[in-house]
Parts: sequence; structure tokens; C-alpha cells
Amino acid sequence: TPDPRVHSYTKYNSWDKIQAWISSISSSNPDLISRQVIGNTYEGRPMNVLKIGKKSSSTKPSIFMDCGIHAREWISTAFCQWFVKEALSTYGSDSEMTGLLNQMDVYVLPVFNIDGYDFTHNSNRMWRKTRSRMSSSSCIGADPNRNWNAGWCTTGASSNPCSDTFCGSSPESEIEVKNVADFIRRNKSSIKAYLTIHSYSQLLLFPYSYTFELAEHHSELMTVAEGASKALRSLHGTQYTSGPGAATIYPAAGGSDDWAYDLGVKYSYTFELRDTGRYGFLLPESQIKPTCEETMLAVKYITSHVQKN
Ligand code: ING
Ligand code: ZN
Repeated sequence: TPDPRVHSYTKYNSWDKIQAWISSISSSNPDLISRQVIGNTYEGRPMNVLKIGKKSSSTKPSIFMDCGIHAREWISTAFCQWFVKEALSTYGSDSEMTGLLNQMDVYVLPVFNIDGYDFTHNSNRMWRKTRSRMSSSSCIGADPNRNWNAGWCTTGASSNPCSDTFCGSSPESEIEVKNVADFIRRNKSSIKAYLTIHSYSQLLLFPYSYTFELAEHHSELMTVAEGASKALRSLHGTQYTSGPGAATIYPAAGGSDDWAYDLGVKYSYTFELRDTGRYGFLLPESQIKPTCEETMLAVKYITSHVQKN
């Protein structure tokens, strides 16, 4: 019987377990992983970014991926841990992963909204936002996917602090968003792709969500998304829909993928993992393995394309 006190890739681990996992996996794999703290959350928890790739004397092109920007989307957080495990265990045997990590670095932020994630484990399973306080309201938190400086608070977001889609008091008012935006700005010249993992709806979205206008690279982004969705479907038959956010899910301003794209990161994608609503955010742990396995195929399809371009 598995020990419930330890981290498991097929369970929804608590923040404490993920934090211990971050420390142990980084110190056990010094050739492939380095870690850095990019700042603290509102409640003071350290935000660790793992840099995965073969060490190099010069700066390699890179991909940035975050999980758990929304607290209740637990399958997202499980995916980043799965990705790190797969990268380490298939480097040297899988040619696609070996080529990726030889030529590029992948920055992984395992849990973006740590305070919110901890709150979903200890108090309210359906919490979405950060846990920041403002003197002007007794309501807590802002939506970290409405808080980016991309058409901020113009559509599909609320200026009411009690709303689940509260855009915050200003762009990057949430310290977690500011920390990640600063990191991406600092590493802008190396970052070729931005991937952000959400659930649920089985969608592969790309800019724009803040407007119905098509992105400059719309056709390439669509072609890559359709290839990635096809790769994903090949494993268990899971159907994904691809398209720009506004037209495919709903118009929503202040999202991270739109912000990264407008900064100049061309390959900017939002994944909405399983399912389509039967379990929704409460996806059973039995679906972690198949969901992560199929999602790996889509992520690797995108990274291969980015590597070639
Ligand atoms: N969906 C996303 C949300 O933040 C989204 C959809 C993607 C909005 C990209 C804006 C930009 O609402 C979930 N499930 O959170
Ligand atoms: Zn989400």
C-alpha cells in the first residue's frame, strides 16, 4: 500500500508535499535541473521555477510553462509534476525529449497560485483566485488570469472584488502575477513559447481572448494547435477543440497568454485539460495518469515545432 504521507504523481499532492518534492527532485538531478525563487506569494510562500535542460555555457532558447494559476484546477498542478518526472526519466532514451533538453531549457513553475492552492486543500475546494487582501473590501483575492496588462479589465472580467473574475486593483496588482511577469520580461530574449495549464473543457487556446481580432500569427498558431490536439487524441481518443480564446471559450481580458503574446512570445498557448464537465474541477485521481500522458504528447508536439522555428 502506498504511503499517504509521501508525494505521488498519481495523486493531488498538497503544497507541503509539492514543496518537498521540488527540493528533492532538484537536488537529485543537478545535471538537468536548477531552481530559482522568483519571489514570494502574498502569504509569503516561495515561488520556485525549475529550469530543466542540459547545462550549457551559453543561454539556450527556452519555453516557459506554468500550472495552477487557478487554485481549484488540480489536474493542472499534477501535470507540471508529471512533465518534470517524464523529462528526467526519458532524457537519454526518448529522442524528442533528449533533443528538446539538449537544445532548449524548459522553465516550469509547478504551482503559480500557491496560496489559493493551499486554501483549496484546507478550506474551500472550489476557490479560484489569489488570497490577497485590500483595505477597501472584505472580499479576498483577485483572478490571476484577469490581472495581466493585456486589455486589462475591459471584457469578461469584473471590477467587483467579490467576483471570481475580479481583475484586481491594477494590472499586476497580484504579487504572483508581478513575479512571473518580471521573470518573463527578464528572460524575454530567450523565451520562445509560453504554455499555461488550466482545466477544464478540453481546449487548446491561443490569443486573443481580450479581442475578437485575429492574432498576427493566427494561421500558424492554429496549425500547431491542431497538430498538438491530434497527437493528444491519438493516445486515448480525447477530443480537443483549438482556437483563439475569445471565439472558442469566451472573451476575457487580462489573461497571461495574451500578455505573453503581445510581449513578443509568439507560441503562446492556454491548455484546458480534462474533462468536459462530468467531474469538472473534481477530476478523479484515476484520470491523472491518462490525462498527463496524453497532454505530454501535445506539449511535445508544440515544443518540437518551436525547436524547429
Ligand atoms: N479558463 C480560462 C479563464 O481564465 C481563458 C480561459 C484563457 C481566459 C485565456 C483568458 C485567457 O477563464 C479557465 N478554466 O480558467
Ligand atoms: Zn483556469
